[in-house]
Amino acid sequence: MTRKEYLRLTALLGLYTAMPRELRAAIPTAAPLRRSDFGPGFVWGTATASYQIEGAWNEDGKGEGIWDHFTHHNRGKIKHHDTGDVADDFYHRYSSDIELMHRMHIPASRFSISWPRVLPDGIGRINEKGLDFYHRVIDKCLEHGVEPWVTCYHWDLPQRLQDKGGWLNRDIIRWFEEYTDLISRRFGDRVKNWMVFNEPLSFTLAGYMAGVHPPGHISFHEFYRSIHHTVLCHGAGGRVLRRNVKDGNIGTTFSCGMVDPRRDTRGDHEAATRLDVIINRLFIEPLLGMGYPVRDLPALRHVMDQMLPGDEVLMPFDFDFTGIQNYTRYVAKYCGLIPVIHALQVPPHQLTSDLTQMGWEVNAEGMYRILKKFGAYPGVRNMIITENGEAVADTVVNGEINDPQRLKYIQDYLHQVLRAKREGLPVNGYFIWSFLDNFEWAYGYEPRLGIVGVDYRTQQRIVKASGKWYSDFLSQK
Ligand code: IFM
Repeated sequence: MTRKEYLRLTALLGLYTAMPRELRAAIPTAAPLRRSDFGPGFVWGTATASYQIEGAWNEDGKGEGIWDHFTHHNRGKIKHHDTGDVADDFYHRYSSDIELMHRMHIPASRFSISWPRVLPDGIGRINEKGLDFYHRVIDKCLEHGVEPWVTCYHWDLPQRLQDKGGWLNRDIIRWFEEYTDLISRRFGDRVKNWMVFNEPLSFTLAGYMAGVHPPGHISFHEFYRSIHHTVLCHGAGGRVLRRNVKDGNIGTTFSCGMVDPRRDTRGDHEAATRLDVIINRLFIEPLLGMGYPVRDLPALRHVMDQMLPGDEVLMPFDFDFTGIQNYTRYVAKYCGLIPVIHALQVPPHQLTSDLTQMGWEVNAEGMYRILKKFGAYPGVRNMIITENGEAVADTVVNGEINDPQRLKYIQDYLHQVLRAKREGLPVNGYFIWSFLDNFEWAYGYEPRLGIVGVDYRTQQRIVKASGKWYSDFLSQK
């Protein structure tokens, strides 16, 4: 490249990055994607979770869940004091929602089961009406050619179990076995794809360390303890599913994202390594039989202190697939004031203006890099992207939702998935988070992540431009 060409290119690039994101989103940056590029066996779908969409929080014998309790009693901790009491009213609208999925050519739906809906006290008494709801959902999916992918635990623990200590009580292993045994015996004849957990780091860290999810505690000790019990429940639940589901495809999911050092200094590199342990390695390594990554984060010896003799045998489980949930990347810098990890995440707005509505950095290449990182573990043989999507402050204009930013985000990330696949990485599925706009935990209903919009006053569904694109894409042979 000549100097002149180089200067022209950098000037154009400067102009491009200075443009508002909405404008940039309108400029196509890569060749169009074709479904066939990903191969015939690639799984395509959308994802949701029980508390975020179902509503009907106290109907038909459902017990109180920790999110019911938390949103009702810690209202200040949830944006606009929102609750999931009604959410998307999926409990009553599942039938038309699954019909919509079918019309949109969505081949697979990932959803979770609400533990307190089927076991109101967490253990013991079974709520048949709650089980019936999921029977209806599963049957409706199958009737419409939508393959169910079920998550056992997407953060709604029965409050009765929380009252007994929740994830801090080692009995949770027994409770979790009872719950997974019930749902896999009842649904395992028709549901073949199972995920034991959704993002173990999110609920242990946010619930026991950051205090922003239930039970709202801030304690290193509790965080460490909840980690170990959650790891043990992965293995315990996985073994129950393996026993009960004939020809089961059993996985679990992890929130993950590349961690880069802010500067090329030893301090920042080491800070990035420690943050990486927490964000990416803390759960997968013990599950793969590698133990806790204590060498790179010595404080994890406190997690190891929770181990009883024989636990090292119970911790690993040979999952059929690893669920990758990637949205963003992290940048770390050394900070001696932060206890334990001595690392600070650089606020994304200091790095770029490419931010989602939730302030997360948009970084499509991070998807490719994380697939490489996870694909490098010898025990990871099959990766499914079980969540990816963007929060955008959508607006409804003349009854339509045009969301070019989200569409570009999805396409850019998919290009990176394809790049990884073409390089031979075992990535075999992609689920958009989310099918519907829904209750985004402590952020309430403000962030919009669906490819189908929801008007929370009327419960009207509007397929967004991104949803129309996905539907067209999926209708290709
Ligand atoms: O909405 C959540 C989901 O429950 C878990 N993964 C991340 C999503 C977006 O924040």
